[in-house]
Amino acid sequence: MSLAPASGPASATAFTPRVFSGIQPSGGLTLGNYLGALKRFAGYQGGGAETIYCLVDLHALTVWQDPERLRQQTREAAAAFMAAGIDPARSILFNQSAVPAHAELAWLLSCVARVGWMDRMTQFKDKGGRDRERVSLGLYAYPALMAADILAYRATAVPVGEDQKQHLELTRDIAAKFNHDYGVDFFPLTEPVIEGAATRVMSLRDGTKKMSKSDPSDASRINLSDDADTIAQKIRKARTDAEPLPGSMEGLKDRPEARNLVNIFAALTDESPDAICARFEGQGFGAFKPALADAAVAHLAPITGRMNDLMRDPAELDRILRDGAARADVISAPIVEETRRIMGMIPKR
Ligand code: AQP
Repeated sequence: MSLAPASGPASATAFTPRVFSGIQPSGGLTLGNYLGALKRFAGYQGGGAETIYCLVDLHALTVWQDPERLRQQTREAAAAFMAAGIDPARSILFNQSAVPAHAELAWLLSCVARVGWMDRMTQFKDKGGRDRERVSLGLYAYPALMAADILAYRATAVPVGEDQKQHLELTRDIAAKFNHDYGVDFFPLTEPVIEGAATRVMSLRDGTKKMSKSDPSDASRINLSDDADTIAQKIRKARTDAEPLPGSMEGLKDRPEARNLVNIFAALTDESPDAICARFEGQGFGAFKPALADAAVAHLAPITGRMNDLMRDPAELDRILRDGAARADVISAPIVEETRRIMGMIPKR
């Protein structure tokens, strides 16, 4: 697992190696969230860097959430993290809104970020769509909160899926402008870590669209809570084409749906996409899909089982999140206090 050190032009500061990442509890987590992010998180534990993982409930609020469902989804996401191998004794696991540093630093960094930078964010354009005047101010400001999430821990590496690359670049721009404007070397220029065969898992119904938990079509995604039959049925019905599989990924350049399924297979079994193509060369989807369904069920069923077990004790999940929040606060509060001092606020104590 590569963990590039955070760098800055002529940075003299040795930043504590810290991995940070988060997932919005804005719905049940999908195979995209799992392969693009969650599956990789556990691998950083014990690798010499502190690992800090967060359920970003403040981000979820940027679009309407039913309050009781949001609470449930946050617990379910916490259960998914643990079922996927995040050990709350080795990592810090918490929900974002329970640690004040995130919202406070987001405001301070909003005064550093430029409107022109926000205007270029493609995720806002995609989610705001044609109704841009009517979406929440929070949806527009989302990348400044994301920068605060990362910089509140002076995180040096952030494992994410491909869709978050632009937000990570913005985080670096904000950190660099802060350091420049105040003549300090305080924030690291955090590295995005985007690796593996499934950095962008696509919808099962449209190979040009990202698999997303908020897609109105449930058939477009595999949810981590889906049972074995549902997973197999969704894969059977996934859109494909009539061509047989080629011997390598080169032959799938113009076949987005087929490419997506091969990438999913490879990511689930930790093989290369070319090896998967070679195995199924010349065969159609009638042979490929059942094999993919078997691999998906074999990999996901134990995770879903563990999630369901953990969900039976919501009070314990809440306790784990509170404990994580207290530990996250110990790291982030002094960093925000130092940011305030650098920016000219009277110290709290
Ligand atoms: N389809 C995907 N393929 C690979 N990685 C993905 N991620 C999300 N979708 C895919 C990665 O999962 C992490 C958490 O993402 P998020 O839930 O905070 O927000 P998102 O990227 O907006 O995910 P969704 O599922 O599309 O959520 P909604 O529908 O609520 O907007 C990130 O690392 C992301 O890259």
